[in-house]
Amino acid sequence: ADPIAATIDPASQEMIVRAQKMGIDTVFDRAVQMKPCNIGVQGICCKNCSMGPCRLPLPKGGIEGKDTRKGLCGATANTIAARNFIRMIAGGASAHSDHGRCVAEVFLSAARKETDAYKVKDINKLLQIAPALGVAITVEEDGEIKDRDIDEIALETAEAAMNEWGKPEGELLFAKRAPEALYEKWKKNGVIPRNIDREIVEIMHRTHIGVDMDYKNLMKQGTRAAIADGWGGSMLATDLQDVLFGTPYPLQSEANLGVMKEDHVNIVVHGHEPVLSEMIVAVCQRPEIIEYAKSKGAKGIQLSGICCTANEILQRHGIPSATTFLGQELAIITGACDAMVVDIQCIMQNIANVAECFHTKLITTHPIAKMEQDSVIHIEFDEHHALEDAEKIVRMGIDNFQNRSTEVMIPQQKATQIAGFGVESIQYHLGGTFRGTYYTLNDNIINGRIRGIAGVVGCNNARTRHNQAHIEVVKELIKNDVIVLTTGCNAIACAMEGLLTPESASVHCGPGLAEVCETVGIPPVLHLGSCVDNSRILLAATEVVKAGGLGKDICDIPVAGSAPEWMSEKAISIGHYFVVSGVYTVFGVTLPTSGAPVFHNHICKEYEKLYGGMWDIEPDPIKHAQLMIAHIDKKRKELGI
Ligand code: BF8
Repeated sequence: ADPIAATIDPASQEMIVRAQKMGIDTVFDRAVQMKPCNIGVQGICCKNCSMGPCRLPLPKGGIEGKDTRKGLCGATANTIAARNFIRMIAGGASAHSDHGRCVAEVFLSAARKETDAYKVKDINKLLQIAPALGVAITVEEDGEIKDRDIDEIALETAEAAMNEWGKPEGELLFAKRAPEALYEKWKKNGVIPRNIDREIVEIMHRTHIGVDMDYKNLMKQGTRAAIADGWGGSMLATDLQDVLFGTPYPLQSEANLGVMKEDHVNIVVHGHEPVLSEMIVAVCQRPEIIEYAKSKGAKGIQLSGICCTANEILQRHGIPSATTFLGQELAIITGACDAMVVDIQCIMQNIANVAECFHTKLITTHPIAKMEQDSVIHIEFDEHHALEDAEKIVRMGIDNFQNRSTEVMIPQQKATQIAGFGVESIQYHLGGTFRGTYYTLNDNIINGRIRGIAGVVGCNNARTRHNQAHIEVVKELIKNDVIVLTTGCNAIACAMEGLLTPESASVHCGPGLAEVCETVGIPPVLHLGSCVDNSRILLAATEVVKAGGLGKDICDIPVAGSAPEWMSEKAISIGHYFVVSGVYTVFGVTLPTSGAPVFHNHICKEYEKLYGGMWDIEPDPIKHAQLMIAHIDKKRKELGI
């Protein structure tokens, strides 16, 4: 691969060149060597039974007259594309929700006092979510209202949370946290989730050969599962993580490969669940562990993160982010990575091969995520002996410091970032002194200093130049006075580019947004965390609705969503729950719907009538941002502002 064409980031370019000199292939090389299947890309390959795969390519020049394409069973292109699409939602929703379940299980153990490692850290957050899960926080005794015992509330909340995955009746409790108008819309369309697991299982059933053959009905189930993700599994993951590890507040840190230090033990955590990384952070801060590192000749321990684990430990502890999804191999290629510790999701199997070329110990920790390569060490992480497991892992990294074989080459690049935003801190910075809520934000939207709000999120995709679309979309938005809420790998990309600093406002923003950022002292791009923390964007949008003056529902406010470089199934689930929560959502790269124009039109055009939000696709970053701005302007006009 041509390093310049592969990525806009100089640090990554340097490491790609180094890999090539050493004869190590990376995802960037593989993307050049292997091209994607043209039919699969369009979403019209059905492999759900062994009579196929049935492939239904669009005829050259498009379809004239009736679309007669069908698979062996008669499935149309629309049916096939819809089945594939909602299976992606099932994949994504299951990943987020299973992550949430793990956190809920740890919370339950903590509430039962079965573990010393985890405790309720944020009582306010617990008291905030308990009522939403049907748990009373006060009790009436002798005619007086009294606070209930925190331990009791924690236990009942943990049990109520666990129930959300598999309760036999009722509906997803957090659906009621949405604005009332949105909840009523879901009710009318019959898409309120029953429980999280059931909606995912039902997708697998409905997409089995010979079950649901109506793309609209298939999408209805996709919608239920997506809501169960955004307003269920992901939201529970975020909230319970806050309860256990603390709600993030703004803090300063750094990003890019330059955060690694040659004279320190470098431990890189990669994956998603903070259940593991929180313990690693705690162990790395212990004086005796730092002494141990020094005894091995290192100056200390430098912890850094990749992917959403990076975001989790950045938001709560200011641990620097090493790189995004596409940079995971490159962190090892520095030759300075003494241990890479991974748990679940977005981990490339090839890091095992890359680690074999260096001294790096690659450690898997989750029972559901192992690797076939013999060089990989598996240390199963268990909440009942979490600190012991974490210590074993950290010591392994420290012991490995002396085994560095290849010359160390850490790129110089790193940028300062202010991260750690959330629903609460946005209220702190952009609320009203007396009126609470999101008064100042709404006021600035109404007076036009802020044109609108964008949620820009999601992955990297090796089919497009690393980080380019992320940065161009975000810059175009803030240039046009649109404030950006970011999560996932977009957040890390923006951090690497220096966009997560208040100072960047005067350089990159339009005059209105720059003025607000300078007055309040915030960056124009607010880092809200990991991909499960997209639920924070949903709740922030709900707060905007509640603060008044901008309509009654999320679809009324001038807001748009974007995933410029998406690649994972999780991104499709996120995109869809944004759409059905009323957000116009644009994806970059491609959408696996292009081979079924009628189905594509359904989720792009007809969905607006059903939910107020709809899908769109635009690979060109500037046009992509302009589509979002046009939607924001349309909403402003409808509001008469
Ligand atoms: O959940 S943005 S590449 S890291 S999937 Fe993965 Fe995509 Fe990054 Fe986190 Ni989200």
